[in-house]
Amino acid sequence: MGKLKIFTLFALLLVFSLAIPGCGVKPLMVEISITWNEFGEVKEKDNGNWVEIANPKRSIQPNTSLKLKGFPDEGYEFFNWEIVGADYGEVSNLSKDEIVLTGFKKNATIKATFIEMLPRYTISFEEKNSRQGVVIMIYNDPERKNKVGANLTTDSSGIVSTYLPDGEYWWMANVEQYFSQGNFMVQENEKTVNFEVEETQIKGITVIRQPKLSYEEGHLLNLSDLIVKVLWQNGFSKEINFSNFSNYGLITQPQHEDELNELDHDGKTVKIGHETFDEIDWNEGERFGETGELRIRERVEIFFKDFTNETLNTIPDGWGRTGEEWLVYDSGEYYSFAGAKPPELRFRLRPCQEGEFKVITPEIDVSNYVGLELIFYQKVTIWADSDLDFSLKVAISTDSGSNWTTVGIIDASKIITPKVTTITLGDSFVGEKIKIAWIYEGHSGRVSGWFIDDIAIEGLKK
Ligand SMILES: [Ca+2]
Repeated sequence: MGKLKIFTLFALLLVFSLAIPGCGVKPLMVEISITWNEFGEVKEKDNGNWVEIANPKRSIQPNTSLKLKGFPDEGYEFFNWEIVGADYGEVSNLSKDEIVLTGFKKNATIKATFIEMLPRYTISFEEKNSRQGVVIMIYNDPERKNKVGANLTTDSSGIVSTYLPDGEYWWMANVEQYFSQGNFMVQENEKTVNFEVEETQIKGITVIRQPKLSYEEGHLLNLSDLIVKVLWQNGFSKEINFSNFSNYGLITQPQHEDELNELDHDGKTVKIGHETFDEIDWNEGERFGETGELRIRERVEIFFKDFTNETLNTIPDGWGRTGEEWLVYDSGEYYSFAGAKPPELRFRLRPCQEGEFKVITPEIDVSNYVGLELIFYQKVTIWADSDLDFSLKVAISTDSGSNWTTVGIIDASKIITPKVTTITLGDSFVGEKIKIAWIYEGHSGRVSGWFIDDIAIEGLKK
């Protein structure tokens, strides 16, 4: 009793004396205690040799390095290290019998445990397709939550071995893109587990991101945007982009880049299946995924004007203009200036004046169409010294010409040679009747002509 008190007092004095900062730079010491249980012994590395630990309890300088190894008695094996209270640097694996501890900052207890040696057996996994690189995971529960050991990977013969004690195990294999699983008992010296890729089946396919679903008649199916989530029978699931479909054996009906037509494909989905299914009945929903419904629509011409047989030097019936600069003109050539067939619509300089000059179509009913496009030929002829200080635009009115919205600004420098121009009007005019105007703004004397021909409006039936 008295001896313990004296020892405690001594220890306190030692700690205090070390803790009092002096004029020197001697750092604080830390207390290290190394212990182990009765089935083995821990040794310390000293000058390259493993030696018995003379002083398992000691004061050391912080940051001192310790190399320790557990030596089990016969019939026993090293189990693990436990380290309490330390603030040390890096220790990679506490289940290894040999460790290096560096960078102590606090007092620490290091404990090694040895356990009775368990009988262990060789397990050999044989992959029937002799695939290299198959990753096998072993579990000791059917839910496959408790993994035993590290992942194993088959060699070029499709075989991998490991050591396991007696018991029942479950395994899973990741065979490239496929998944397999099973269970086995270990009761004998040699145990071989065979597995096949084909055992795995897909349980379901869900579309995560839809592909392009809206098409024109005759266009090609584009599945580039498609992403699905595949669920396998064993519970694995994975999101797969269309670009990886072939790697996972996924196929579709219709296929990417198949030509689409309204009769066969409008209102139908794209079905997604797997190539290994014995016989695919595309009408059977189970195990298959499908996209949203495709919409295949015919592109129709809603309006067309080529000015054939129209009276020259005025505008056609039903058309409007602000300024006599706009008129129907026949060049008498084989081609109209705009690039189609004469006659054509022309803006000309006379009378020479400043202003905004519109030519306006009759009202066009586009109420039942989407994907509208305005397509026309045009050309501008300018004087050699023109500095293009005028503007050319296309505008649309939905209120019979009271208000105009610009839908296209024409760069005159781009139509000095005839050009077919397309202006996308899209889905904005559903339910509307529209008038279209070509508008010249500036001094009319800047051009000798702005020519327009073969005006068409196309759209898809809503
Ligand atoms: Ca024409």
